[in-house]
Amino acid sequence: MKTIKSILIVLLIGILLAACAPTSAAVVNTEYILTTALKGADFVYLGASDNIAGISNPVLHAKPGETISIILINGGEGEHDIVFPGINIKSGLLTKKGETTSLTFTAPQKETALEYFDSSHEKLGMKGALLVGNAAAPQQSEASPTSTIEASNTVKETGVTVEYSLESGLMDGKMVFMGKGGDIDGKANPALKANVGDKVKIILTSGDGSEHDIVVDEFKAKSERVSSSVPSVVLEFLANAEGTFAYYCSLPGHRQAGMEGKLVVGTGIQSASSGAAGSGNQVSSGSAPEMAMPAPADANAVDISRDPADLPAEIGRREPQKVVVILETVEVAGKLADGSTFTYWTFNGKVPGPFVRVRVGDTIEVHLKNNMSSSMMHSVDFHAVTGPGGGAVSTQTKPGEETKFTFKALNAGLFVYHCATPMVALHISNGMYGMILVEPADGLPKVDREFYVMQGELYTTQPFGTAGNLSNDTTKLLDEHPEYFVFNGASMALASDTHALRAKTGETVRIYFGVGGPNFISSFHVIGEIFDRVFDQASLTSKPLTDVQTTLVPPGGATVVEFKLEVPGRYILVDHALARLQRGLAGYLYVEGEPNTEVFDGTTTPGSGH
Ligand SMILES: [Cu+2]
Repeated sequence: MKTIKSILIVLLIGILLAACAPTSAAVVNTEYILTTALKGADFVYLGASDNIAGISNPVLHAKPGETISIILINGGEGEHDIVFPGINIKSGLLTKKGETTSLTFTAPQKETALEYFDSSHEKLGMKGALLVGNAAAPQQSEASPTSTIEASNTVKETGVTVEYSLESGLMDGKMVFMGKGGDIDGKANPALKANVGDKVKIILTSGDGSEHDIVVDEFKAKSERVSSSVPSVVLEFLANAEGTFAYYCSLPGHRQAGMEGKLVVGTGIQSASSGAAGSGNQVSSGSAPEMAMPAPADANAVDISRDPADLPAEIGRREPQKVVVILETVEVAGKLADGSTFTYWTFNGKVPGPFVRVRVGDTIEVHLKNNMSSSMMHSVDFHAVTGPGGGAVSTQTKPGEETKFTFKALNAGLFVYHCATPMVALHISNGMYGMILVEPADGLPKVDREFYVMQGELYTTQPFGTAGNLSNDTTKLLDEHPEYFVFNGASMALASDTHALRAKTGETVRIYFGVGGPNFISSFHVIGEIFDRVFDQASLTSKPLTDVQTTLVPPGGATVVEFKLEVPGRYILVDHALARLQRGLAGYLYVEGEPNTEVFDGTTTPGSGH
């Protein structure tokens, strides 16, 4: 509202000035309002004033010598500005959504075409032109990478087409482009060669059923995606510059998971004059440019948080038997926080995955189904398994397919399971973890209530608290800079009325607590309680520690804590690295019952946060 108001005021002042003092030097003759926006994969300036409404990167017009005013509104979360390098004019930097800045300047006296662009997003499409007088528009080069062939003035086409076939696949735990046929047959991420002026044709086929594409930034070459329904795509472009360039898959995490190779053109040595289209011939090493502005929140997003009371009853005493466990990996639009959604990768639609409960000596037959709608292969590695990959070697499963393996539970304990498909950390951070409890032969001591809680981190492109459909950010993942910390998948999920933990005074509760992570150790603590018993490291065959305040749980590890409830009230589950509380990490345990003033007597002061 404030923004609109200030625009209106600016407009009004402009109109008044124009009406009252048409000869004054301060008069704005022409005014444009632009807002920043995301269109497809590109940032644009979107016309907002009447004369240019709805036009992306509009051509602005001015008369020689007139005063021009440009108001820029930040339409998203990214940082933006507007620069007219031809006349050395630059606006302030907008850092927040809804912020505005304006530029007022005098158009040159002569006819000319002035470029304008965003200093950090020019390459992503934020540029246009201001035409003074009857100047013609400057030649605009295509800003976004597309699969068009870039014609070059300086390179003579050879008329030769070099053709390569690559197939997506897995090798030694990494995602790769596998060479098919010719010299590159059977080679992972083979070096591809071409001469300057050759046309390069790459046929990419899907060997793993997951979505992939192939991109060479320097030639602005980007293929369509292969998937389970699109078995192959073709990428063609003109190798119009000498040098060594990276080809890679641009799907989130795939390049980091291994899908990257080299394209050697000519000698492979870049000459200063070689005019490859794009970004100065650098073989860039990060992921594709991050989009800071999210799409709107997904209206169909569902609650993906597993209820902490959702776990099977105790097994108690019985003979070892065969147990069939069916897991289905499914990618779902889920609610991450108020106003924001995220595409989770899950076991059985919830985070964490289902709590599996067996006893030591059982033989478990694990079926892993990968939902037809998945964009990725998935798998499962149970830390309770004795055998290669914890089962991951037998469960790399394409969308729409099913795999299985069996294992004998040799060790009692509480164990994490997780997806182990490259990039494993990405699959875990997106929600693919759960726990299996292998009860000792005699079972566990009886308690009144049991709960199932897991901690994880989410790495979103957009900062914590941003509204919209957030995307994952593999650069932040690899840098270990999460935006969200979560219990059971979503920000503050276990602090909500639907998923809070509930018990009564006099009861003893047990929490099965694990860390999916993938990266952060939890200093698990319940504010206002002391753990009477901690099965440290989730070892159920060791004597528990007693009377513990805070216990460490590593990623891929777990603990079992028990405590008796003496006093009613609200107790808060936290990681005592409490900055994480500010990033969504808290759960409530509500305890009902009569006051117990002998143990605790006090009135609640306002603002206690408890
Ligand atoms: Cu997975």
